[in-house]
Amino acid sequence: MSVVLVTGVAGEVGSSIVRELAKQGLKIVGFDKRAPLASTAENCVAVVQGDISDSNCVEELGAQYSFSTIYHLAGVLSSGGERNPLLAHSVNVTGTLNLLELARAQSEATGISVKFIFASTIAVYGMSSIEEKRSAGAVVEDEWLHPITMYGANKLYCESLGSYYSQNFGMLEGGTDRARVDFRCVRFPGLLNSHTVPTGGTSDYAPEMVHQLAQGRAYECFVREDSRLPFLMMPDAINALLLLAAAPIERLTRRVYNLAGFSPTAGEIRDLLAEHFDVSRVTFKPQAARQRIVDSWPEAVDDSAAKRDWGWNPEYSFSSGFFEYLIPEVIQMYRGEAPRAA
Ligand code: AKB
Repeated sequence: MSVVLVTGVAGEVGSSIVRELAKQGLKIVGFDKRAPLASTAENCVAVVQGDISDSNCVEELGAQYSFSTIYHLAGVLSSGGERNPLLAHSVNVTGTLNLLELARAQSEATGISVKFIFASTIAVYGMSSIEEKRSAGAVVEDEWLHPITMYGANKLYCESLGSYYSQNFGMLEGGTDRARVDFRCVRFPGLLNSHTVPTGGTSDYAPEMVHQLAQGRAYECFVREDSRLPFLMMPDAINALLLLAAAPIERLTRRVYNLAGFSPTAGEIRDLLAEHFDVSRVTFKPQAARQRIVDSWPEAVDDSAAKRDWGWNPEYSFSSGFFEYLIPEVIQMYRGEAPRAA
């Protein structure tokens, strides 16, 4: 039976995908620096706690298991990365390189390709002004690639690194004839999840607003009311990873794909939440650096390549996502337990 590796298994995307992979009866090994939720660990045959930027640790993992697919979801996000840029570089770049090496070595040893599914981000884009952002509209994958954050720069480089491992590794020595890393990547927009609140991101104002209001608390939003970003509901994000992993290789015309959901302003999110919560205590107090990051990201992305190549189609719109998924589940959760920071 093939083994699937999920990195970042204590985070919100990692824990959500483990639930879905377990439903498919797959044998999952989880990897993270932190301990995952007990419910996530129960769905894994093993959870390895370690540091992906430590090559010995990743090599040991490779000595224990042979992986058919790697979902590489661990990373230091945009705001966390600006608090500690060198740590972000080490986790995001060295960690990804270590895992690509693991995939390369295993595919070379077995002669069977290893799928490497990588979570990238809209932080790879960079507009230099709000006017540029507004006039750019929905961006396609190959334009505006001028990230202003360590996180965005790391992810953009790792997209290239993954493509290199798939297509050109050691080209003078016939590297890709022996090994086959099948690198595939989605660029996530901001994500909204009913059961966890993210930490360290810059799109976090949206999930924070929902979770704070659902607990009857005030929320001071750290970006302007007119700040607009693309977002996606977590079930759609997970579905995208699974669909991309399952897509026949001959259907893929590229290795890196945008995913679009909906693109509200922070003020529009507040207004929509007013249908269920007391939003009178939502205030806007922009933090200059985080505002600058959001202003550099596109307000929308064009995901027609993902739709065409592997049938991507999000289930949730802005209103159906909030009214049919997020709000009901968040309300139900706060009746029971406290949310977990991811
Ligand atoms: C962040 O805000 O850093 C992330 C992202 C958009 O990749 N949520």
